Amino acid sequence: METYDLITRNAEEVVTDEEVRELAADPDGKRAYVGYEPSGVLHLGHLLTANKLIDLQEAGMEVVILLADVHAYLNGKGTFEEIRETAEQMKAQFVAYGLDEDNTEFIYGSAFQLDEEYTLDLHELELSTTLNRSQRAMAEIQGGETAKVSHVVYPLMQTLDIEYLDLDLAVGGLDQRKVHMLAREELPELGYDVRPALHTPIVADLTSGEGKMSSSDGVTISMEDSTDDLEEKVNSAFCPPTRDPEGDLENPVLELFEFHVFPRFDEIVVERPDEYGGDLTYDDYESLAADLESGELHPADAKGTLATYLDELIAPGREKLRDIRN
Ligand code: IYR
Repeated sequence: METYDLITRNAEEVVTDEEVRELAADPDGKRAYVGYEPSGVLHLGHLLTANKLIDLQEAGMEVVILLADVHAYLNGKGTFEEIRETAEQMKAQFVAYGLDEDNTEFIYGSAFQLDEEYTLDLHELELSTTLNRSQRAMAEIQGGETAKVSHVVYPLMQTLDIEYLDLDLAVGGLDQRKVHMLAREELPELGYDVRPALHTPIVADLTSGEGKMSSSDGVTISMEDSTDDLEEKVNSAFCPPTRDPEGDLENPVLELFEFHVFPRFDEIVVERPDEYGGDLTYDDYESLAADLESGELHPADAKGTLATYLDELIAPGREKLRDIRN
């Protein structure tokens, strides 16, 4: 695969395409990052951006994972002590998932975000950014509660991270786009360069095909799930025989194949008894989606196969969690 295609595959948005093309022309040693507010158990939302980091490592880039402890604190996720303990568990799960430990720099936000220079830059950004602008940037990240002062400081710090970690590319889910847009506007105010950003899609809720999967009221697949849990969740998923259901709906089963399974496996085998036509083998998402639409692949077989492959992806992290907790 061409480097540009590898870097941008499954990305919902590339800002800007021209800047990313320039990066793709000479990716060696360039630095990309994702930041995560530590939360105990990785779920498919985290793994979607992790897949992108794996692509970027394959393209020759250096990968930085920011364990955003100060951001989690500002967003009301607990005491520093609790947040750091959670962050250590999270790091172990990322490695178990397949990020190359020797090639991934894990860094705590608090390791540089409390330095004098960073703090003074932060105050300068506070002066140059309106409250309204900062609040808008946070709209999709902040929980339902009333905004606190901490919530408007948060995106300004995320902006500075891009400079202070010396990055060439910022990666995040589509929910981070407004912060990255703010960063593109504000970094030049301090005399710093603008950097490109890549946004991964938000996968639809598993049972309804609406909204986003990791929302609090929907079904989420995480590294805590057993093989049986996975099977049960995937079997109850919404899976019409089309990749484009009507209205705002998505086909979450196909999305999981596209964004989670195909990027990590060269070949997908759907096991079927001979009387139902025997095994089917796919080496790309398009042919599987086409078979589901034509009726050649039954939704029940697609779901069973999806559960098996997701289980394989999640198993090492699940074991890691068990070790940590025992
Ligand atoms: N806003 C992210 C966490 C985060 C991401 C980056 I990239 C940072 O530089 C800092 C924090 C979230 O919603 O989890």
